Amino acid sequence: MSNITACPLDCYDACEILFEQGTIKGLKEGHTNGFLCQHLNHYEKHETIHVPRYKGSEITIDQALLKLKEMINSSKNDEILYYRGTGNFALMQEVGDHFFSSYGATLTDGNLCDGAGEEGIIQGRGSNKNMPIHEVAKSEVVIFWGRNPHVTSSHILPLIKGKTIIVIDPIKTKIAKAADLHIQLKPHTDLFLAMLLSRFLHIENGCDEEFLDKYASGYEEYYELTQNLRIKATLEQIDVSLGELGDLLRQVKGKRVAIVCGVGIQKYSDGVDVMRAIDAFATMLGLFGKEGCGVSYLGSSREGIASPFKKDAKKVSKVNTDFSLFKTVFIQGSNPLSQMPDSIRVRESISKVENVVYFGLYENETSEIADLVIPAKSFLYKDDVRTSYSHNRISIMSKVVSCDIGISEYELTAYLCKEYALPIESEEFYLKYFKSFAIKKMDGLSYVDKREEIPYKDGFDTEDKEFIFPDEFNSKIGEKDGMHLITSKSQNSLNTQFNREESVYLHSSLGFSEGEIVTVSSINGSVELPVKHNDDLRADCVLIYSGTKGVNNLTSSKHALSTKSAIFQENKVEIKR
Ligand SMILES: Nc1nc2c(c(=O)[nH]1)N[C@H]1C(S)=C(S)[C@@H](COP(=O)(O)OP(=O)(O)OC[C@H]3O[C@@H](n4cnc5c(=O)[nH]c(N)nc54)[C@H](O)[C@@H]3O)O[C@H]1N2
Ligand SMILES: Nc1nc2c(c(=O)[nH]1)N[C@H]1C(S)=C(S)[C@@H](COP(=O)(O)OP(=O)(O)OC[C@H]3O[C@@H](n4cnc5c(=O)[nH]c(N)nc54)[C@H](O)[C@@H]3O)O[C@H]1N2
Ligand code: SF4
Ligand SMILES: [Mo]
Repeated sequence: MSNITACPLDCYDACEILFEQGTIKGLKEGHTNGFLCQHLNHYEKHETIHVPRYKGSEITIDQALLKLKEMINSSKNDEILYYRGTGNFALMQEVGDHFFSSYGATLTDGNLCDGAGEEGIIQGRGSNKNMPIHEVAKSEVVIFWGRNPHVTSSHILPLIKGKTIIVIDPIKTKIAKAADLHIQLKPHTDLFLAMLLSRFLHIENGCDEEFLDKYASGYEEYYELTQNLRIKATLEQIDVSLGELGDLLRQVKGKRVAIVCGVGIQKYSDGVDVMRAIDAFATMLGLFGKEGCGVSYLGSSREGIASPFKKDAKKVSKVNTDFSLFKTVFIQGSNPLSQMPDSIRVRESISKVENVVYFGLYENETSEIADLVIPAKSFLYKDDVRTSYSHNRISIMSKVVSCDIGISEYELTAYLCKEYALPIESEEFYLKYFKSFAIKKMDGLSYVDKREEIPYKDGFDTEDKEFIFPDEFNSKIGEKDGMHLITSKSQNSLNTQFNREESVYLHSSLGFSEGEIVTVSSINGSVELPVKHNDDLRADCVLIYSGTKGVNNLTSSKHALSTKSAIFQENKVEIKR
């Protein structure tokens, strides 16, 4: 047993941990910089599930495994669904795919998180290779575009000290307050802002023509496309001034610029196009393949690591899953009753399932309705390996304490494979396999071997190595009446893990009192919540954090256009007393 592990959570930073005398501390070396966030600082204060349950009665782990087997036996292969979320982001979480795929069950595809943005990036560049935070550290200007680093990715903050900071966000976030320029645009208008920026950059001769001629020769046509926008009317609609546009361009021209995007920009039906338009602006600036330049979004944490697990299976989308088609649904590392869009539909659909199994750490909406609850082992009690979606480190997660509570993903899967005579390698085999993707660099730390620090050095991953600019956009501004729902991440919870928010946040000028209970409604449903004031919001925005009970009564389970990704901020909402 070693005393070094890493935070397992679905978070950009993937911090490394020193476990000493029963306490969790951030490792001083490397990106963790000796500090963790409040989730890990108070990790062990959150009560976990200790004992398995079947239909409300406590049972032993052995009985739980037998029950699970009975459920599987009572269902045909194609009546079994394996639904895995991202409660723990380490690589061994995927071992369950191996059993369920080998058995002939259904798995999920689709994406509740960054999928629309990723698709936009792939459409332009041919792949999604991320600018790691260590490269952001080498830039002169950082644009936080729909990213809230103090809350969701605080380990980037020490790396950007002294740089010019620009923030594009409808909320005056902490980073916006400290920024050199904050553009507090109307939500869901980033596509138009990005197009106008590209157009003015071209007008002002600020494009990197040498780069464009070589790697993005369609830029004149793209410039023409941007000319379809009426400047004055568009600026009014997106609530940005000409002065702000000019200010932004003045600060970025000829500089090493990192555009750090978050998921906030792409929780919309046209999220693919939004990200692609931002990427197009980065291309016009010539930001690819150069030190300290690029777009830092959510890369794939699995980039450069081929999975050792069997995964081929029939798949259904995790955005709009029709649970009622299945007899047995096995849910791991997820709380779909809260975190999938259109909660009312989800609850209704899952209520028709005969056997719902919840395999997780905490009690929540999903454990409450599950027939069989199986406690997982926390990361402190099991071996694993993890990677990140915002940097290239690979971290060994050693088991730092022995504990009888719960069962690990490997143990549970190995049991099932044995019972059904399906092949599986030893735990050591997989751990060794994952570790084989690591190389030690000059700083003595381990990185994923096949990941590039500066991707796209020799052009893009498209057929002719050139960036593919969009040739049409179908988005319109402000089609529907109502207020904008912003549903972003809270400081206090990691989606539904830890301390969940319980309020709706509104601008005080709207006239609602603090503590007053209001009904927030959309075409999909409604939720009653007490009001808290927040004058960092625009008056046309309603903020309900991810993890707040009932927030997804308001959201739609439609897919984004051209990819199976969720659109949590598409529906407009109304507030009533
Ligand atoms: N503390 C904490 N950290 C987390 C998480 C958590 O729940 N809590 N969740 C983790 C996960 S799963 C993820 S995916 C990441 C996501 O982390 P981020 O990418 O930072 O995502 P969000 O908080 O959803 O949104 C970021 C910002 O987008 C802004 N925004 C919303 N709509 C728009 C818009 O239309 N345009 C623009 N320009 N900005 C907009 C919001 O105001 C917010 O400030 O965070 C991870 N880290
Ligand atoms: N309204 C709204 N909805 C959203 C979002 C939003 O911003 N707003 N964000 C979306 C995004 S970006 C994401 S990524 C999803 C996240 O959605 P989910 O993946 O469903 O995330 P959580 O709700 O945090 O549930 C994680 C669960 O994992 C379990 N868990 C933790 N560690 C382990 C472990 O080691 N093993 C096992 N077996 N279980 C474990 C915990 O018990 C917890 O219940 O939510 C999406 N839903
Ligand atoms: S910042 Fe992210 S990776 Fe680091 S301890 Fe907190 S949740 Fe874990
Ligand atoms: Mo996410």
